[in-house]
Amino acid sequence: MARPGGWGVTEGTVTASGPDTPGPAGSGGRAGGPGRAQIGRVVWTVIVAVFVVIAIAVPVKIVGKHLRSTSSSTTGGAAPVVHMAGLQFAPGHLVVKKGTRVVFDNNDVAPHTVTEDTAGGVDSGVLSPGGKSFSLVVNRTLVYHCAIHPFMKARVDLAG
Ligand SMILES: [Cu+2]
Repeated sequence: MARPGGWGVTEGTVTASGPDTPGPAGSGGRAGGPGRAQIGRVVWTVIVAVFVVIAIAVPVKIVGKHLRSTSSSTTGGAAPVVHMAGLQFAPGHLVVKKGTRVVFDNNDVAPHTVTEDTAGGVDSGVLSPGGKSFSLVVNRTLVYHCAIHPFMKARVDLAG
């Protein structure tokens, strides 16, 4: 027998024969006369009409949302990402509008930091390797390095 391979077919057969058993019992219980059957038909018509309205309205709403989110993302912009990989910040020189959130992602195999050159400035602390990230809103020029690998230098400048 091909039972293991024919599981889907077996299940299909069970499902198809399923309604056969409760079917007569169900219709027997509902058989209250032709009036009820007509009400049932009206109810079905209303249900179908509601579904048709939903089917038309939902895609319109989704398209509307999509258009709205597209326009807002154009205004706000996606957060730019500085990657740490191969003991380098990439891009080493990023230019953003004032107030932009910049994400620093450590995709390297070594831990790094985002430490501003100016003492007492921005310091991410140690970012573990493998996707640990740090983000900050940039409101001024940021000249930074990695405290663990001081040769790793980069900067973020404001546009305009
Ligand atoms: Cu480092």
